[in-house]
Amino acid sequence: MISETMENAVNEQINKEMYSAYLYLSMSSYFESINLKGFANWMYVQYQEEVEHAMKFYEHLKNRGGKLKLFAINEPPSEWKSPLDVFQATLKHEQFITKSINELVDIAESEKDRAAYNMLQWFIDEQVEEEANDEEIIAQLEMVEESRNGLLMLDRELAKRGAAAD
Ligand code: OFO
Repeated sequence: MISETMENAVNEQINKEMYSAYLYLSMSSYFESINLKGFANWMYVQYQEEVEHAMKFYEHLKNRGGKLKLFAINEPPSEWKSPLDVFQATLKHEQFITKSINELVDIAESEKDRAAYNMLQWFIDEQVEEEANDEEIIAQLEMVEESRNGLLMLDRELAKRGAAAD
C-alpha cells in the first residue's frame, strides 16, 4: 500500500508529465508552422513519450492501491523565437522534471518505500538521456547558427526519430 505522501507526490508528478506532453505537442505545432517537419516529428515523439511517462506513474499508483487525482493542466506557451529558443526551453523544463524526480526519490528513501524507489530508477536513467539529447541538439543548433542549409540537414536528421527507437 502506498503512503498518502507518496500518493500525493505521484499524482503531482502525473500532472507534470501531462504538462510536459502539452508543452512538447505545442512545440511540435510551432515547428510545423515554420515548416521544419523533422523538428516537428521529434517533438511529437517526445509528446507521446511524456504521455507514457504519466501512464507509468499511474500504473504504479494503481498497483499499489493508490487513487488517481487529476489536476488541471497549465496552458503551455505556443510561440518561440527560434529552434534554439525551443530547445533551451526544453532543457530547462527537463532540468525541472529531474529535480522533481529526485524529490520523489527522497520521499521513497525516507519512507523506505522500495517499490517506488525501484520504479523511480527508470526515470532517473530516462532524465539523464533526455537532458543529454537536448544538450546535443542545442550544441548542433549553435553550430548551425544562421545557416539555412545546416538547419535543413538537422531537420532531416530529426525526421528519423521513431516512436519505438528514441
Ligand atoms: Fe521528459 O521526461 Fe517525462 O517529463
